[in-house]
Amino acid sequence: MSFDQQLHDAHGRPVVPIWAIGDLQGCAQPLRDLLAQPELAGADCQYWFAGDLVNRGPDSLGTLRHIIRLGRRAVSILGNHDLHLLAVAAGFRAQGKSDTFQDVLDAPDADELITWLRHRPLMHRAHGYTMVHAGIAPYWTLDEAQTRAHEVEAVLRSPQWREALEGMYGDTPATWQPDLRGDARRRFIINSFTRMRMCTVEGEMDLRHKGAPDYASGVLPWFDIPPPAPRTDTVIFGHWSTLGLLLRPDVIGLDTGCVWGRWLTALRLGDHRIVQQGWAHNTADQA
Ligand SMILES: [Mn+2]
Repeated sequence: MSFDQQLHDAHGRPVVPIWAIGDLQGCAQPLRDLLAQPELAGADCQYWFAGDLVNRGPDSLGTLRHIIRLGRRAVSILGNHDLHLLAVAAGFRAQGKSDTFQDVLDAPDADELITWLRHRPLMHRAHGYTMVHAGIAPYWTLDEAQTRAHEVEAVLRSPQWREALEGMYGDTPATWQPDLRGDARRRFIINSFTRMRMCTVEGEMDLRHKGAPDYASGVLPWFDIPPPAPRTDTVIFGHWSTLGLLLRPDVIGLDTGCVWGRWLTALRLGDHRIVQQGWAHNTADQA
């Protein structure tokens, strides 16, 4: 897809403006300021959030409430911090020292908020774009990734959701095998969609690497490992603030570290116009 196309549906009709927005992590005020900017404030605008709505930032509860109030105008996928909140709410995991989502757990409607969150998808596809929080396992086609995402989404939406999260933590298995079962299978699916950054050329996930891509390290960003067949969609992801804004025809990275004092980034599907929002002032940065 070229960078200057108006977005159309399968019947050639123009699509309403859709803005893909990077990691929020409890940055409710920048979110409110961003959505108040003239280009994003239109009543017909829709928003895709790349996951990690909560944690590390100052207002996880306000961020969640704002997105829930957007109703069907918002699509939000699950990130690793959202899943961590679910695991803590399930009672299987203690909060870490830097976790900042107690406001959600203490809310009078905490049960409803948690139920809403665990019904979010791991992957969203429409209009020639696929959005995930971290990435797509290198050897999966988009159709296979969608099938694997649905497996985990079905469990999270079931009465067994707590048990499913109990076995979520851990860095293995690092490679996909179709005969993986139970916790190991779910762990690989969740890690690839929500935590992956770097992989070996053979496609083995290296979950220890959290900095910017280091090409001397012998591992590559997941998106630089050729997929089994060229992907037809542009893949939008967040999760990687040390990578920052990445704009390529095949992949778009939108985590520009708002929670670390930098920017919240929005990209309009179709023409790839960029609008950014910092903490203090309304500042449109045009790309
Ligand atoms: Mn993340």
